[in-house]
Amino acid sequence: MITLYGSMTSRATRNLWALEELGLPYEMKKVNLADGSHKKPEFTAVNPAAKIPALTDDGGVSMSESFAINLYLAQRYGVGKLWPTDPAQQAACLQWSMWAATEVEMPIVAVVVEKVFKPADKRDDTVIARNIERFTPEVAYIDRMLAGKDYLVGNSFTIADLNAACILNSLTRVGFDFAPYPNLARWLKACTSRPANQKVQAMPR
Ligand SMILES: N[C@@H](CCC(=O)N[C@@H](CS)C(=O)NCC(=O)O)C(=O)O
Repeated sequence: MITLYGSMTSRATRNLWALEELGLPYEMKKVNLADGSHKKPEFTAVNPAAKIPALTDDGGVSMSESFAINLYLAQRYGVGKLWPTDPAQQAACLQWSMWAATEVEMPIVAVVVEKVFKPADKRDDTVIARNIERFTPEVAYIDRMLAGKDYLVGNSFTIADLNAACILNSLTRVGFDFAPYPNLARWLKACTSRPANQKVQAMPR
């Protein structure tokens, strides 16, 4: 059995999306950040980094890092589905996943923190402006790469799309104007409206 440790308001939702895409049986163990459960020994035995998500399975896998978890799930259970068989396409899936993790996640999360989680009077407009400046060229880049294409890699939805879409979708929470990026907007809608993601979004928070 696969066990996913996390919460519905954490990066674990991107792993739930992958698990649902693959139709895998799994259980979710809730880890409550608000009461510090992620720092308790029961959980740090699973992830010594004291962060969610984490994933274990009966075969001895015990891992963290949400994008790595998705790559693992795709490679182990999604060959020919989320994970292409062609090595060049596999390479492209790794490239887009690393891009999501290193080029866009941090600046987008920084803007979400300022605009969504902080009270208006605590908002730091300098932080917002600096991070928008960081992610805007990346957003323009993926928009160009999606011109005339339905998916990032090959002709079908892969883990590259899932890993990139799960973070780019956070832009919808901060009033981002997608109008200059029609390819991105079209692709993001196609990805996020997939039944697996809709199912995750409908799960109780
Ligand atoms: N790079 C990690 C980030 C994990 C992370 O920061 N998780 C947050 C929740 S989404 C967390 O556990 N925060 C608690 C803390 O940092 O104390 C990943 O992608 O899984």
